[in-house]
Amino acid sequence: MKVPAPAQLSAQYERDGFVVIPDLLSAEECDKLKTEARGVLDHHAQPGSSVYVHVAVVNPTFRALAEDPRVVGVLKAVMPQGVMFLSDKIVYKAPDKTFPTPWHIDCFYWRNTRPKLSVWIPLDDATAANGTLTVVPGSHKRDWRMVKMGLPSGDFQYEIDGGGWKEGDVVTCAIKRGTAIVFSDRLVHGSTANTAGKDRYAIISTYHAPAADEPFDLDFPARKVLVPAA
Ligand SMILES: O=C(O)CCC(=O)C(=O)O
Repeated sequence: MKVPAPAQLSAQYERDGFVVIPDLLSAEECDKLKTEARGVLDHHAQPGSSVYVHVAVVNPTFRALAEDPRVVGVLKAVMPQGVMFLSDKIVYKAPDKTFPTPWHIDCFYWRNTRPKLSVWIPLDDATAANGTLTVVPGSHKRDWRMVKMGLPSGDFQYEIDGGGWKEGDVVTCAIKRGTAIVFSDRLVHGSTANTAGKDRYAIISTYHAPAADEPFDLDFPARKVLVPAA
């Protein structure tokens, strides 16, 4: 793993709203995590689900990933006020689930709470063809307004008001499995359709600065301070 120096990571994160950390996990670790992810979906999720939240609560391998020193080392560079794990989720795009994830901003999931960021790690090589993450660099600095929230089924359906962006502003993150994308909860992002007929498993772990619990936090039993507030 070749991680940029902390000052560089922090400057990139501030400027773009995300950073890419190549090869955070090895191919072998991704294989193991993918097997574990399949098990979590089979044993804990509703049949046919593509998303499972609170993975660290039920699976020690994902619990260890949430606290892995390689992850926390990167987070320390972009979270000077300390690091607290909140929650994680598996997002699985099956070969027959071709839908793209529409553009959205995560802070609308957790309105009126302190800022958060997420670490997105694909467990399969991720490209435009099988549903990789797409981001709009610098969009975290703009003031977006969500005009349509998720459907009662939990499916995504968002529109973002506030000016939009040009096609050329979008970065489609074609990355190897085990590479991590750390992104702000104010960054506009989505993911491409999976038209490749292949699996795409990803784990997304969310963190914020340590603080007294907000009411929202009480629904996240795996939350834990990893780096105390400076
Ligand atoms: O893994 C994906 O396809 C994107 C998921 C996502 O953007 C989210 O859950 O906020």
